[in-house]
Amino acid sequence: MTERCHGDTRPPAGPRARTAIVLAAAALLAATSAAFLPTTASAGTTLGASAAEKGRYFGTAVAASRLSDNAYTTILNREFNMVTAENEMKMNATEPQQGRFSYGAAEQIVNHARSRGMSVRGHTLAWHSQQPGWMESMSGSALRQAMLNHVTQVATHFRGQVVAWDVVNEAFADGSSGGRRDSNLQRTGNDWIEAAFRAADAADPNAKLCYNDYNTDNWTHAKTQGVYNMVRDFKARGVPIDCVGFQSHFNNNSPYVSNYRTTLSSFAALGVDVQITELDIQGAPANTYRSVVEDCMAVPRCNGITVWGIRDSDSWLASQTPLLFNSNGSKKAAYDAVLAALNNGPAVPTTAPPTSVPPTTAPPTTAPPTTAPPTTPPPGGGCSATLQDSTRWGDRFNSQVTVSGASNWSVVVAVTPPQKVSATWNGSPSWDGSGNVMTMRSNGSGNVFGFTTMANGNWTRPQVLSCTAS
Ligand code: G2I
Repeated sequence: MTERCHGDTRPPAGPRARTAIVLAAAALLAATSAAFLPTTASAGTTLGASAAEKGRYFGTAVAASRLSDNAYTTILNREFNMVTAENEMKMNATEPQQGRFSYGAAEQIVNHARSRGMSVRGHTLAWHSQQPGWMESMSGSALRQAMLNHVTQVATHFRGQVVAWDVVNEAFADGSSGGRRDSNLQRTGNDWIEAAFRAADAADPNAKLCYNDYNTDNWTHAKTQGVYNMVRDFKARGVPIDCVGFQSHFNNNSPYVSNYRTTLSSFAALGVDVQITELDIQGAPANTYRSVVEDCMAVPRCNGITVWGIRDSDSWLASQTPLLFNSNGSKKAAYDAVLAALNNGPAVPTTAPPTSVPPTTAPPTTAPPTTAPPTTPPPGGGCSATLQDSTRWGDRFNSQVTVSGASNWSVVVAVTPPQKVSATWNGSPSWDGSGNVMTMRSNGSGNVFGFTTMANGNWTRPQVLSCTAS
């Protein structure tokens, strides 16, 4: 979360300064995290839990209108730990009239997600499509100003609630040019994309800022190379970009290709995170879904996958049946393939030196978690729970709680603000009003549950407050 220089629009530090920062950060990481890299296959039972155990997320697009559908929310709440609003954060939804912002539907999604420990990807701040009517008819400096104001207002409104923004969506042309798509925004000047990133950075310095596009999966395609060159240029000039989203809508005309992994790793080598942001595959072949997940898992900076809908009937391409659940909510073969690939894949390495500028904020003032001794809570009603530190990354850490003395248990865990739990597995969580106290109930997955805590600068170990048998 804090990888970028907060609010810092200066060019990056010179080579010497940068080397010193990187070495210091690498030493800190090595000293605190070397012991925790899981190397064996795990047995997570949901997409989100299995991804979180590996330091990644598994998300889905959500439509606010479907949140009243119980079958839909049952799968959403069980399987996913990241949510993207399918349409509700687009420009036409959030600023339907100039200067009048409307966040109701977006907030419904954000609140649903965050109250259940899921994170939110923001989609999208600036796009040639889905503009409100008033913006579609604008041009020149008035449009540039209106776009920047939109970016500023929306990113400010959701500051602290959105972990990553698709700042700019789909700005490159299809075909062989490798250049920008013509649009009213492009006609305001070629620097509109970096202007949008700088505005988003100023409004929400802690969010990851992403460029997102489709048909950028094939490494040999001109469009892929065009985006790559832009990102390389942005990194070289200190434009605040943290991540690149690959929509990855695969179909018979635009199929999955085996150089996809090369694409992901080549972008990652520029010093950005890469994420698969809108995955769907015509016909949902299990083997292709497996390959996509394996490709992401093979790239340490591929830190999350989002599918573009839950059931086939929720898809913008319903007739292609491209998703992981069929229309009655049953898991398809592709689901099993994805889950297995998540469980069999490697965790994000914790000891690799960062490839981009590390935090400029003060280092943590509290001691980082260590493995021993585990926290033993005061005896509760017939059970006890011990918390152990697990994998630690640059911005978050996992904890594992082992319960003994009961099979139907309820364990209360507290994190220290501004920490936030971003994912859980092998239990049913609920939250107090502050969101800092989690009650985890057994859900038949055994006596060991886990969770991911976003540190937000504070590395205090979470506390087990009680264990109650029921
Ligand atoms: O087109 C697929 C995706 C490509 N990448 C960017 C994404 O933002 C995009 O999502 C789709 C949504 O899945 C659709 O749901 O974006 C479309 C609009 O560009 C969305 O379609 C719109 C329809 O155009 C509207 O008529 C409809 O009112 O969905 C709206 C809500 O159902």
